[in-house]
Amino acid sequence: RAADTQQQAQAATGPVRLSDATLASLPAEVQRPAYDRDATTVGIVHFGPGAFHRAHQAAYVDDLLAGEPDWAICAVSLHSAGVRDALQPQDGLYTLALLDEPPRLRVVGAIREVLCAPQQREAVMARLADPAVRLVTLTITEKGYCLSADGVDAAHPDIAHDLAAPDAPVSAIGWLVAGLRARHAAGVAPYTMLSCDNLADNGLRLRRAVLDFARRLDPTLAGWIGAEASFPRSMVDSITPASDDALRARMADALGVEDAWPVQREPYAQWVVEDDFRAGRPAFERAGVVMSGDIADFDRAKLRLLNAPHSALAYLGSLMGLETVADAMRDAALAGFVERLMRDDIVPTLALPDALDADAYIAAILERFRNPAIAHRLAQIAWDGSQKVPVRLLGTIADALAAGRGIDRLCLVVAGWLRFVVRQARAGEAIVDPMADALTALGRDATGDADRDIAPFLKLDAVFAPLSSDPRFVAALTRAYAALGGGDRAAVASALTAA
Ligand code: CS2
Repeated sequence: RAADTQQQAQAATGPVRLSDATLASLPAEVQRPAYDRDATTVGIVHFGPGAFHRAHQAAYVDDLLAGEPDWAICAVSLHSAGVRDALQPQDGLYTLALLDEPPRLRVVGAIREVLCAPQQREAVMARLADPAVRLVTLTITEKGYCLSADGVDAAHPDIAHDLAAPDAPVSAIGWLVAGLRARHAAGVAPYTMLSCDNLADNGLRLRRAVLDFARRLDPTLAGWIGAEASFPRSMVDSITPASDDALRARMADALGVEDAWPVQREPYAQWVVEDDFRAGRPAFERAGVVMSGDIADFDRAKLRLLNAPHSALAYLGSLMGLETVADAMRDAALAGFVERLMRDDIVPTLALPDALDADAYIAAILERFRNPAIAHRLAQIAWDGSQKVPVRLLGTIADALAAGRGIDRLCLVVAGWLRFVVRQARAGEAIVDPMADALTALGRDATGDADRDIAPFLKLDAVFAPLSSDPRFVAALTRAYAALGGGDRAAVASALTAA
């Protein structure tokens, strides 16, 4: 009868949601915040609270709040209101499913406030200006930085907008500098800015972008930021498939209440952070973060040995008609190719940190890719190729060329991306990429003939310069594109076996 009444109440008001009020009713095996949430205060502003942030950094912070209650997170979306609208009625709570067999569930409480920047400008500015906020973290994906080779891309529409209207920013860089300007004017020390995106030297690149932007507005401000603020580099790692309806349904079943936006990830997570926080920091190491003086080697090892093979599986696997990373790893030709790529082409370009044994690292990554408990769609990884391919592959190719080593296998992956673009464009399927218009046009014009198709792609300077002027690269890429034939399963499989 009580259940009947509850059902009637639900029918009238909608399902019971996860929230502070319903936290106590969750099944005992669901881990939940081990601290008094009301005693925590916001010390971190985070831009880009997508699944990755909520599955990774926010879970680390959640582990710290019991001892350090003044580092809770204010999560700010730069574009859409989706995260705020999902999490606000839940008091910022959401479920993280760790994809073991069976999955382990935890409710994360680290996010105390969720804002949507275009709709809540003043609230975002107030947080950025608040002296209690000493750290701003970012997961805005590669394209969110609007980078040029050595600063910020002033021709990018969002950056051009923000330079013209610095008090009404739309870009992450514009927001960071608006907040710093307010602090400078008020005599408040700058916050530390911590990029958690998959970019080589992410902190250095963020620093250059922020300083370049600030300099264009006010050189004094730029001088102050350059002297006072720090931009630690970080390496983040945890495989986080996008949330879907199946996850929502499973969580509702397991929790007995509804969570509008749960997230999921593999159990493994790593976070290596350069220890350069001039404005103070939480004791991250207590939550298992590796704090280090120099993280460049970790950074490159992860981007080159995990993300590049991921992209290889995504493009070549998609051409072969496969759906997920685990499916791709079950294809012997593709899995064998990726392992050769890692051992024979990528490892020789790396200076591995002492703490990292190449064989063990590779074996662990391949095992993670094979994880049958995770359905990580290749399409998710294939997005934003124009941003990912340079960071993940072209640096390795440049290093291999400089050392006089072969680049054929590496070029097969780049050619896989181009074939993928051509296939999508010709089929009228969407290409999710900030350069989608240019890529779609090139893809539609492609004839399938390698000698004709490669040259127009190589004119995409933002992707291919300066490698495009190296005849060895052009020749190897052309050969690889030709080897992929029509880009169908049989052609790809035989190219992989031969490589
Ligand atoms: C993936 C990454 O989507 C992608 O491009 O390669 O998100 C990858 O899963 C993470 O970097 C793993 O740490």
